[in-house]
Amino acid sequence: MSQYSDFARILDEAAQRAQAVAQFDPEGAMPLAEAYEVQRASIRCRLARGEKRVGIKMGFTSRAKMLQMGLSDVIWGRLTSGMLIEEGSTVEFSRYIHPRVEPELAFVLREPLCGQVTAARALAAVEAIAPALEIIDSRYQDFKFSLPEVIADNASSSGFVIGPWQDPHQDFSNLGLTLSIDGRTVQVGSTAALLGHPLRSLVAAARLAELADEPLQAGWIVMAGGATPAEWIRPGQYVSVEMERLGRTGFHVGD
Ligand code: OOG
Ligand code: MG
Repeated sequence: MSQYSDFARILDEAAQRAQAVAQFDPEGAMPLAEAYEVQRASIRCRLARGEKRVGIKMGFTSRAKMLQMGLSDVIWGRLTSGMLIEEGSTVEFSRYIHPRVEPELAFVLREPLCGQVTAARALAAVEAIAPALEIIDSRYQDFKFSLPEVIADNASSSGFVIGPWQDPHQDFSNLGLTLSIDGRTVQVGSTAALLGHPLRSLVAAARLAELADEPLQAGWIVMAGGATPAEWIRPGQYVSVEMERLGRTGFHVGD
């Protein structure tokens, strides 16, 4: 138990200080269940500072992301209120170590969801969907990690921006999307990159939430995962995502 809390504290402090730490398990020997216990303990540090749990993020739900990071298992992390970034606002670059951004689709739930569910059941639990951006900022040096390490580090989660909420009762299985920096398109993709349909990411979230004994709650946000490779961000930039039919959102990077 105490080893979990040691790793958890080191990762939490690395995030707070925006200072990278050395990998602790580069060979990936730690069982994944233990890595999730480290993650749980590190999130407990945030909750103890007054942050609230607001949802869950899925990782490596697209081939683009798996290839970019060299890992192939779907992972998840816990979202807290301290990670939410108002759309159109400016985030301080100095809060981060080596931040990257990726375009995602977000769900907000109208009712709890947990366990083995069909896509239809998952959809029935969705209040709305939105174009979104995730800022990931691995706490490990050079953004390099093994699977248990990235799980322990809350799947690199650092911030998220949610665009306009839209009716989920439309076909969002294959919506074109672009990620732009200072108005220049840097990544092009589709929501179909997310396990073939973003709802499959929500189905996976419900299953994993049951394993962790933390059912998805009404009002929670579920980030479905990066649909394209992530891009580095730098001070002074304006970052935005545009999704076919769903609209756009973005944020500024300060100094
Ligand atoms: C791990 C987090 C993966 C996604 O959307 O696939 C992730 C990372 O790439 O550092 O957030
Ligand atoms: Mg992501």
